[in-house]
Parts: sequence; C-alpha cells; structure tokens
Amino acid sequence: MLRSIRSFSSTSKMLKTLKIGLIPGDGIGKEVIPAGKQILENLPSSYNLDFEFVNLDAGFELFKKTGTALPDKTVEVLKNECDGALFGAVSSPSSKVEGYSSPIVALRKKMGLYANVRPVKSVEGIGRPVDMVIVRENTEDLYVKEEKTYKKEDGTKVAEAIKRISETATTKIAKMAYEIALQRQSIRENTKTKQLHLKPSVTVTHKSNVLSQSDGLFRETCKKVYDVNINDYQNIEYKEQIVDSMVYRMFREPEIFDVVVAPNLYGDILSDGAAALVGSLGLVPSANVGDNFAIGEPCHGSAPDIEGKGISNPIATIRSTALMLEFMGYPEAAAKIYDAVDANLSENKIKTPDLGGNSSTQEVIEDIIKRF
Ligand code: GGG
Repeated sequence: MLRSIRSFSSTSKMLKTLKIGLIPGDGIGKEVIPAGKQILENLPSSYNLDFEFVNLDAGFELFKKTGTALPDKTVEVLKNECDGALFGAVSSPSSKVEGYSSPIVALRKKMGLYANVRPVKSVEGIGRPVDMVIVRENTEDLYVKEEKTYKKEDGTKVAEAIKRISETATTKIAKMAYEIALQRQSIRENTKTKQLHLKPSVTVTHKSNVLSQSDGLFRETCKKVYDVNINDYQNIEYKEQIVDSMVYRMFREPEIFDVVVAPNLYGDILSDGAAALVGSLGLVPSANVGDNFAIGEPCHGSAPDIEGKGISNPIATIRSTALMLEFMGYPEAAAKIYDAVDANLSENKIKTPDLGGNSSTQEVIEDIIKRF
C-alpha cells in the first residue's frame, strides 16, 4: 500500500467538501468511473469527507461527435474548481486520424501531472507475492508525439519520432521515486503484518547501452539525484536494470522489486505487464500526479470487447480512487478503501469474469462498500 507521498492538504476533524471531476472517457470508462463515485459517496462519515462531483468530457467518441477530444472546459474546470479527478479510459485509434490527439496524454501535460504512479500488489495468499510501484515519467519520452513521415528518393516511406528526455523532468520523477521508496518503508515499519521488502530500493530502468544519450541522460540524472541527496536517501538501495532484462526479471522474480522508475514508454509497458502478475489488468490502479493535483486512472483501457455487458472489473478504478485520496492527503480514508478491496479479493467469491467469476460490476462495487 502506498500512502500520502505528497499531501496537498491535511487531515482535519472538520467536515471537508471535496470537488471531484469525473471523466469517464470511452468504452468501459463509462462503467467503472461510477464505481469511484459510489465508493466516495459511501465512505464512512468518520473520515469527515463529503464529495461534490462534476461530470467532464473527453475521449475519442467525443472527438467523433464534436471534433474535440479534450474540451478547454474540461481543463478549466479541473484547474479552477476541482480538488482531484478520476479518469476512465480512452480508445485512441491505432492509425492516424486527422486532427485527433490522445486526450489523456494532453491532459497530463496541461495539468502538469509529471508522474504516473502505478502500484502493483498481490493480496496475501493469492498468487505470487508482488509489492512494487512503477513510477512512470508522464510528460516526455516518445510520448511528446513529435512524429513525421516522409518519402525517400526511392519512394518508400520513413517515419520518425522524437524521444525527448530532459534533465528537469527526470530530476522530478527520480525525486518522486525516492520519496515513494522512503514513504513505503516508513509504512512498512509501522505495519505489523509480514512484509515482502526489508529495505527500500529503487530500480532505474533504461536502455542506455543502446540509447546512450536519451536513456543515458535518464540513468545519469536518476543517479545524480540519488548522490546529491545521499544524506536523505542513504537507506535506499540504488539499482539499475536494462529494460529488456527488467521484463525478464520482473516475471521471474517479481518479489525483489520495490520501486521502479522508468521513462514514459517503458513505464507504460512494464506496468501493464506487471498487471499479469496479480491476475488481471482490471485490478491495477494508477494516479497521475503533479505538485498540487492528482487524477486517479485505472491502468486498463476502454475494452470495447466487454463494453455494455456490465462485467468490467471496477477494482482498478476503486483502487485509483484510493490512490487519488492518498495524494490529496487523506491516507486513512484511502486505507479503508484498500482494505475493503483486499477483503473482497481474499474472500474470492464476488468477482468479475476477468478473475474467473460471474459477478457484475455493480455486485463487486456493492460487496466492497459492504466491507466499509
Ligand atoms: N486508462 C488507461 C487507458 O485508457 N489506457 C489506454 C491507453 O493507453 N490510451 C491512450 C490513448 O488511447 O490515447
């Protein structure tokens, strides 16, 4: 469990009303975002939190209807009115559509959400022991989307994409990774249950043996941040892993990884892969985090194959809701949600088809709320 790495506000005894933007996006995003809303609406009153919700638009479906994938209004309301937000999923087409660009990639940039934090944790006694957090840089790398296609003299096409890695963005993401490692260790030291990791570690993932400049800068900057802050970070074990062998080791011995920090693309791929270790992509949450805002977002996509069937797994969104609350500074409320989800998973009865069950999305939501 990951708690309050950056508190934007503090826990108080006074009733606090938080305004949450709900951006379902495409496909099953529309089915799972109501799960986050119901969870917040049903949080026990002892947490002194009350919620107001505002529905906001974004997505490829929206683009097809209106020609806009991310309306300015969505960004303005998030920036000016909301305390946090939940984003569902988006189904960007695999081939270029004139005028379209991924709204979630744009939203992360416009809101300054430079980190995508993806905890992957198994429930005790179920499957392989895994307890890692993938900290993915969220604003650059190949996702700057500066691409072009041109023709060579012989008439064949060539496509090129910029992979941008900056010292500034890497410094921020590296600091976030080390802070998360320290925070996780402090939670472990205050938890009575048996823990997988005795010591905090951060594994810097890169491919600098081939991409010596771009990934080289990422690797060097992560190390520099560690060295410069060694007084604070001396208890953290610093490790490096080339991304292809990282994939191999992550599947062979996932239990050794604590915090993994990666450039945008590797982080995206590693975290979806890591989801296979804990049974389903439908279980894995994420939060897009900046210095003063967090958007919870399930790692899964829009899953058009199951859209409309009422069987999408709401747990990734429910855990993302908890993660959003953690980053907003409400770790106790977040812990309540994590515990209720773990209890549902441990009992292993009310579960959606991706986990081998036959329960509906709504039945899982209600079973989790029942455990508050
Ligand atoms: N919630 C994560 C999600 O929607 N994943 C699918 C994805 O990567 N979408 C990017 C896009 O379609 O632009």
